[in-house]
Amino acid sequence: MPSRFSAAREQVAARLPSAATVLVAVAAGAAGLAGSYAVAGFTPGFLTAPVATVLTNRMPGAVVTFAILVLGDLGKVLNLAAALAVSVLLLAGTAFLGIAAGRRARVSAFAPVVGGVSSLVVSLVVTGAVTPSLAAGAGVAAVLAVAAVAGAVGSPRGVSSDRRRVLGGVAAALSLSAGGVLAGDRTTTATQATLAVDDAVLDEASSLLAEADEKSMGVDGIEPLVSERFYNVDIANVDPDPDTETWELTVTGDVEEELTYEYDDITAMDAENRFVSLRCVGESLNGKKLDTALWQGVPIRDLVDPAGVPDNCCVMLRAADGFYEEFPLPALDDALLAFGMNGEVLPRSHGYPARALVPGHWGEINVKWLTEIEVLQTEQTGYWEERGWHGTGPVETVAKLHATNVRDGGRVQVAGHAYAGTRGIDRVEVSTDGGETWTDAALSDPLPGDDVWRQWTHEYDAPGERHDVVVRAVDGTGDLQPEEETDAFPSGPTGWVSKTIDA
Ligand SMILES: Nc1nc2c(c(=O)[nH]1)N[C@H]1C(S)=C(S)[C@@H](COP(=O)(O)O)O[C@H]1N2
Ligand SMILES: [Mo]
Repeated sequence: MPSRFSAAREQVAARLPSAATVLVAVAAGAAGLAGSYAVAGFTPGFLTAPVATVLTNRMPGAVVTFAILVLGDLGKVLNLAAALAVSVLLLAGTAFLGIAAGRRARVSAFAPVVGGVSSLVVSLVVTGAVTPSLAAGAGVAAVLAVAAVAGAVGSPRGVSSDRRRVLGGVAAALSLSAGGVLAGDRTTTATQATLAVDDAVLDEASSLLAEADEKSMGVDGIEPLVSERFYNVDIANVDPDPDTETWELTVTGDVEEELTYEYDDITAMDAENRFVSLRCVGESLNGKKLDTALWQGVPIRDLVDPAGVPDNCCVMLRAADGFYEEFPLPALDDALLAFGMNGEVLPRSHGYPARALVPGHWGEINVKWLTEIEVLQTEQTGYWEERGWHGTGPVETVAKLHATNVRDGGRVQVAGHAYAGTRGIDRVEVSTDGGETWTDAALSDPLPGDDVWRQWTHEYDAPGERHDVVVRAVDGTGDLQPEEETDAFPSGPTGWVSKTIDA
């Protein structure tokens, strides 16, 4: 005798979709997502891109901060994995609608049509991108069609119809997904144009890069003066990929006349070369989110002043990834709008087609993928400040210790970079006895520019036992790097870097 409970359970089970239906729907969702990727590649037209952005933006500030400080790049990977899963489930949902419609109408061709069209619509609503959405719809429809046909044909070996549906659907999804990934990877490796600046600017860039190369101290374990691998920090799970044909930069807000610049307007202006270092406020004290490049661009004031700027308080920079940062207007005075990096077109990951460089300030206001410069009369709050950070001001002074090279013959070489924004680095002091006595380190010759790091090195005889090496910088105004240790949150890490060495 079935109990009342099991009868109820059977009733519920009868209303739930079968495992086979769920599997086919998920397979169709995966194929739809692969279709979207095949056309869009890893760009904002890809369904997962806006989904990932929504996930990041919905995340409480504390979680985002934790992800940055504790998880680092892993946090971004986890968010992306979650976004991929959510986007497959979205399309699985629309595929399921199709299957249900086909059942209700008892016309099996309904499933691919309804599933495909509703997937197209969902993708279009989420991304606003037509072709990737068509491809998403086609992927879903294809899997549902294969599953329907596989379920309908007779099988000599008596494999159940459900099993044939699942096998057909999954096989179709696997092959479509493989093709989609291959095609999508090709989309994103598209090569970019050459940097549109005068030959004279390019020539100067080559000689400045050569100068940086010569002045680099060539120490094992630290970056040369122009970074080989420049760090990346942004909220964009999928980097924007603006088309320079349609991209515009506007100057808006409290100005006499709002202005709009096209890419060609900007590259036609007189460009200059500038060494600028960037450092992220969210990095750890001895972290590696500090790098330097030679940038090509135009003074931002040359773009803003023609709009007629009264005496204003602040400015908000807005970007294609939804990022925005606000800071006092005077900081723009020596800011650059960069569209080149190390003599090449600004890479997508660093803000193509153009980014702001605000000398001496924490990285966060160096807005990438810039679209709008809004002049403000009253203060507003930027993206990170809404989440508790105070990262719009000048950088803290730091000397990093990244290389410890123990040589044959008992010599030890320690080395790193020192940076103090526009205050410049005057001196780096090293202690090999835990802070008792201090010696001046050797410094790399300064590069031209007001906002550039320097390398330091120091060699000494190994004492033959564990000892603590401590480093600290003195900035160009004579101020010693603060000893007090603070966390990155909310306004950047401080303290002296020290390291225990066994030699
Ligand atoms: N559009 C946009 N610009 C941005 C960010 C961002 O999330 N979006 N992150 C900022 C932060 S926090 C830093 S540290 C720098 C890093 O620049 P990079 O990735 O070129 O090193 O970019 C800044 N500009
Ligand atoms: Mo940052």
